[in-house]
Amino acid sequence: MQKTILVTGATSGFGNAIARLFAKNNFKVIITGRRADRLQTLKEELEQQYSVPVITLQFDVRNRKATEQAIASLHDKVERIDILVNNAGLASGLSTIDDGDVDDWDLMIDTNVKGLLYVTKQVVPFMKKQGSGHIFNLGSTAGKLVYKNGNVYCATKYAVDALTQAMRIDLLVHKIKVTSINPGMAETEFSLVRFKGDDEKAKKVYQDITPLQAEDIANTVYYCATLPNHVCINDLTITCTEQANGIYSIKNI
Ligand code: NDP
Ligand code: 8X3
Repeated sequence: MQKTILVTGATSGFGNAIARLFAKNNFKVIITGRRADRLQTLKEELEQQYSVPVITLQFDVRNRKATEQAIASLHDKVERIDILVNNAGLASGLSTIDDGDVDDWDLMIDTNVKGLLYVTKQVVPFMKKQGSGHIFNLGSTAGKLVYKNGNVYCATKYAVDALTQAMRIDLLVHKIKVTSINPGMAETEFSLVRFKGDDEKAKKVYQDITPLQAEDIANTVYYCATLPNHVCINDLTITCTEQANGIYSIKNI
């Protein structure tokens, strides 16, 4: 039986690498994001390269109605969803609480916390019906230790950590595994988004260090997803070798 994975935020970074790796390994792939052109390009590429079906769903996870409608449309298209990767997320800004921009706060809370909940709520019925499933939530080292100026972004990732623990308890009876993946510094579009398109500032984050790459996280998710049925990795924190935690790295030690 061909398994199905749904990856939110597959237009870039971790989500993109995860979609690629699972397609390579013969999964049916459902990819989501706001940028329709990138979704279409990825779909064509994966279908051609790996001959697997790829479904695109273009929606903003902050929009509850759009999220509900997009995932409801899957009932006619797929029989099951074996894996959900709640990956869509972002940091916006990096400043003290008193200097923080309230719009940035709303954006991060609505995307990283509420968006994750909206998607999960719609996907869990598939998993309950099939009596199995695996949910991955992208947390962060920022959800394990607060760093200077990280305030609201860190809070959203602490919330993801709490929700991951809660889901694992609540969904236990349905045989649904729940795993949190908590990466440290990884070179994706993350910093470009955090610094609102300031390429120079974004590049500086990854200077003088060998950061994680998106493929490192994809390989980790794949490893966790392909363990025997009776094994569930609950929580994994992964940093590059030159980073100790959300505060200390080779750049500031
Ligand atoms: P990228 O910016 O490269 O990718 C983020 C993805 O999320 C994009 O595909 C984007 O798609 C999607 N996304 C963002 N906002 C929304 C939205 N409102 N609705 C739908 N999709 C959205 O970043 P990463 O790959 O690095 O980040 C992925 C996850 O990993 C995030 O949750 C991030 O917090 C977390 N993380 C990142 C780390 C890093 O250092 N890179 C470390 C630890 C955790 P689109 O714009 O097309 O909607
Ligand atoms: C992303 C990693 O260190 O920018 O979650 O918070 S960090």
